[in-house]
Order: sequence, then structure tokens, then C-alpha cells
Amino acid sequence: MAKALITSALPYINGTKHLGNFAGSLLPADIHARYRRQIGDETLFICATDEHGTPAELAAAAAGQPVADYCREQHDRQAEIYRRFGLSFDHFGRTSSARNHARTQHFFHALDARGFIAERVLDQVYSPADGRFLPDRYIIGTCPHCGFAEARGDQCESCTRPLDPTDLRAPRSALSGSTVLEVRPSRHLFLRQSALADALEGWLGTRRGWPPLASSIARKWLDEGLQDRCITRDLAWGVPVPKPGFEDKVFYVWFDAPIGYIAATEDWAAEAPDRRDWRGWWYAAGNVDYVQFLGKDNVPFHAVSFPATELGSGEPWKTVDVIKAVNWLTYEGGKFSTSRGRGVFLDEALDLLQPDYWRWWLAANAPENHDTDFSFARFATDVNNDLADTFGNLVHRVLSFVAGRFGGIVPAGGAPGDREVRLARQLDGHLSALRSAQEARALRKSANEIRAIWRLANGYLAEAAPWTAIRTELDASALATRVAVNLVACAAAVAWPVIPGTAETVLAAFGLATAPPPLPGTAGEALDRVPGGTQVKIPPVLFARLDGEWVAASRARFSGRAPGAGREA
Ligand code: B3M
Ligand code: ZN
Repeated sequence: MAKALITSALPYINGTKHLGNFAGSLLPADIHARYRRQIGDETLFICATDEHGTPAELAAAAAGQPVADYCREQHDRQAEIYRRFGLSFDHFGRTSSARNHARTQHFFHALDARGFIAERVLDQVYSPADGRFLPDRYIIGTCPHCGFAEARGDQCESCTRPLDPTDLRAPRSALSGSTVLEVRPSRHLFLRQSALADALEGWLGTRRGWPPLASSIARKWLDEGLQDRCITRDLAWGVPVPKPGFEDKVFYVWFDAPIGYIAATEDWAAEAPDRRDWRGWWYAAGNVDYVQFLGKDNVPFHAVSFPATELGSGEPWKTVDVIKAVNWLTYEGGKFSTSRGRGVFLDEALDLLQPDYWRWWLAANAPENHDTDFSFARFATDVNNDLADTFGNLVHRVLSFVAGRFGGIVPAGGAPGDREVRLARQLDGHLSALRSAQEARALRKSANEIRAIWRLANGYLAEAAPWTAIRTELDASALATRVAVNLVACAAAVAWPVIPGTAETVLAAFGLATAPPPLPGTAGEALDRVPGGTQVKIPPVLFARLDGEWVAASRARFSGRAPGAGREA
């Protein structure tokens, strides 16, 4: 039996995430983790909030809170939202944890001891009024391109052009507003990635099964020649650099964040005595299949920088086997924007509809091969077709028929004939196609096969028409009803990784409440799960239809606010 280690990119701490963040890593990772549990693999699904760096400091300052308090509060808020969305983390940790500090410093020492750390002096902007160096985005001024007065030293939010702090006109400190800024030298530490290029090249050559999006980005970085990377920052909030002369510096957030995958596993292990073996997942770990889920902008850090940290340590750390990367989800023809409040944020999504509506749509339309646009109109059409008319209607028709005509007891009797043989053959085909799609972490294909099974069930029901047969041939009606009931159970079990809450409600109607529900291997198995004599309940309506009015109202509600008037962070 394989061990499946699954991580989602760590959501940054500064505020509630939007549907785009959810579709990019959290949801695909959860679906895969659920699938692996469903087929019986020993599965560990790890995530955490990514808490260090400048944006956390800035967001805390904007909220008027000490950064540690801000992060604790935001972590709890995100954890609650992910719980409500049904994300089945084994552990949802924090990169600010003591174990991540220790693990990050450990990697640094190991890299330093092997000569992969170099010291260099950089010129940086210093603010005497603030008594500190200012990172690029702590410097605000007028954009030389578009005249936007609130442009940040790394990028202009209005025209989106990347900037250097020295490009800004009338620059000032984002903290104190002081316009007295100096350039001063500051000592920093670099990870000598250039010296690890051959090791990385060899390592990448042994990876298999990456989607082209991930492997092409990784290749491009290696082919362009690896640059040494500055891994320290002049900030107060972060992992302290354990080296004399660097007491006032912390590690760069992208150095400690991926190490957080390991440290969050250590935190998980510390929670219960039967989990002490975190090393079995991460250190000299044989037989572990490690898959990372992330958006395309995070690929370089996972395909190059983090492996450089791991390989450079000289220790047998588990490196990623497959990076599943996806493109962007866009919103009504444009970008989601956290700062402008454009798009649907996860707390708002849950206020509108229960999570399985979102989970289904975002999986069935996953931005795998290209960017994908979310629009309320498309969302409503798909929800109505797939969830309300195909799945919801199937469940309701079958179960209310059992209640109305058989007193809520699945009827026995009747022998399978040609129609059932044909059904079983088609169901076998879809079950094995679904497995291959799930094995390949192909979200759209998996959703297509799930939908195909729902349609197959509806087709069988329409053809076998137990409500007609019941007038003349009771046995035929009993058979068709029992087969249809089993198709409903199968329809729910195959959909469980994507719409877990709804699937569990349906399975509970037959008293099949075990989570995870096993994935039927064959049609024979699937059609034999609910025997005659089983008592069934009718679940409440599973999915409501969304009408044009709902679409118009939702679109208006989420069209965004003016820049600056955004939600916190
Ligand atoms: N926090 C994702 C982001 O904010 C970043 C992922 C870290 S994964 C180690 O873009
Ligand atoms: Zn501009």
C-alpha cells in the first residue's frame, strides 16, 4: 500500500482568500487526498498559513494590531473557513510555529556547513525616522508611468508595472510617511543555487508525471541559469538568522515557507502519541508518494528553490515526486483582486451557497490547461444542469419512489437481464476511466466521469421506468428500483472527493455512513451495495436551481469596490 503525502500551497496570512486561491491549490489537493483515502492509501494531507514577510507586517499595521496577534486571529479565521469548505487537512499549521523556526534554522546550518551560504553586501533604502531598512513595498510614491500617487516600490497597483523604489517620484516611507530616505549598505546571506545547478538538474531529470505547465516552468528556470538567492531580510517578523552579525535580520519568507510543510507535519506528530513517526513521511522515507498542489506562480519556488534547500542540506529529505500546477481562475473577464475586493471571497461564497456548489464548479472547470473564467452565468448553468437536474433529481426521484411505492424499503426480487448487463458494462468503463483520471490528478476529467455516471444512472432509470412496470410486472419494477437505488449510492460514492458533504448526506439515507465511502472497483461491486430489505430515508432537496435574478444580483454584489475602499488587507 502506498503512502500519499499531499500538500497544498500555504495560503498567505493577510486576509480571507478568494475563489481563485481555492481553485488553485486547496481544492485540488483536498480532492486528491480524499481520493487516496477512498482507495485505501495511507494519506497525510498537510497545509498551514504562510505568516512571515512584509505583507503580514503591513496588513497588521493597517489593522492596528501587533503582527503576532494579527496572524493568530487570521489563522483561526482561515482555519474555520476551510473547515466549513470541507477541506480535510490532517493538520493545518502555521509557519510561525516554534517547530518551523527550529527546522528553518536547521536547514540553514546544514547548508552553511556545506558551503552553500555566501555573504554579500546590498545597497538598501534606510529610513532614519523609522530606524530601519525599508523593503520595496514599504516605500510609496508617485508612479512615473501613470502618475498614480500611491504606487508601491515593487509595483504600481494602478498600471501594474513593476517598479524599483528609485523609480518613484516623491518617495516616502509607508510606515511613518517620512520623506527622508537614504541608501545604506546592508549585509545579507545568499543561498548559492548556482553551485547546486547540477544536483537540481539531475533531480529534475528523475521526476515523472508532471503536467507540462509545471515541468516547462521548472525547465525554463534551470535553462536560464540558476541565480544565487538572497535568503535574508531586514525585517523583525520572521525566523531569526542564527549567525553572529545577523541578529537584526530574519529569513526571507520564501525560504521558511516550504520548510513549513515539514514543520507542520512535526506539529501534527506532536499532537498524538501514535503519530510520532513524522520522519517516516519526510526523512529517509521510502515508499512515500509526495504530491504538491499549487498555482503556476509558485512553481519556481517548489521546483527549484525548495529542492535546492533540501538537496543542499546533504540530508535525505523527501523531495516532491509530482507538482500539480494549475493556471489562473479569472473573475467575470478580469482578475480577482484582493485589494479591490473584486471577485468572490471564501466567507462570502459560504454565505451564498453551501460549499459543494463551489467545489463542484471549480473542479469541473479547473484551470488546468488554460486560464478559466468564473462567471455567475456559467456557474448557474452548470449548477442547474449537473447538480440540480442530473444528480439531485436522480437522488430525489429514486428515493421518493422507494418511499411512495415500497414503503421506504428497497425491494427484493427480479432477475437482472440484458439491460442490466449493458448498464454494468458501461458503468465498468466509467469507473475505470474515473480511476485513471483521479490517479493522474486530472480534475476536469474526473468530474466528467462522475457526471457520466450520474447521466448513466438517469438513462437507466428513464429506460427501466419502474413506475410504469409496477402496474404490470412487480418483479421487473422491483429489480429496476433496486438497481436504481444502487446507482444512487454509486453516484454519491464516486462524487465524494468533490462534493463530500452532499455525498455523505445521500449515503446516510441508506445507512452507508462510513467516511470515506470506498470507491467501487467494478460495476458488480457497485450494484450490490444496497441489498433488498434496506430501509431508506428521503434526504432534503440537495441543490436548488439558480435563476437569472440570482445571477444578476450576485454579479452586482461582487463587482468590486473602488481601490483603497477594499476589505481589510
Ligand atoms: N504563500 C502563496 C502566495 O501567497 C504562497 C505559497 C507558499 S507555499 C510554501 O502566493
Ligand atoms: Zn502606474
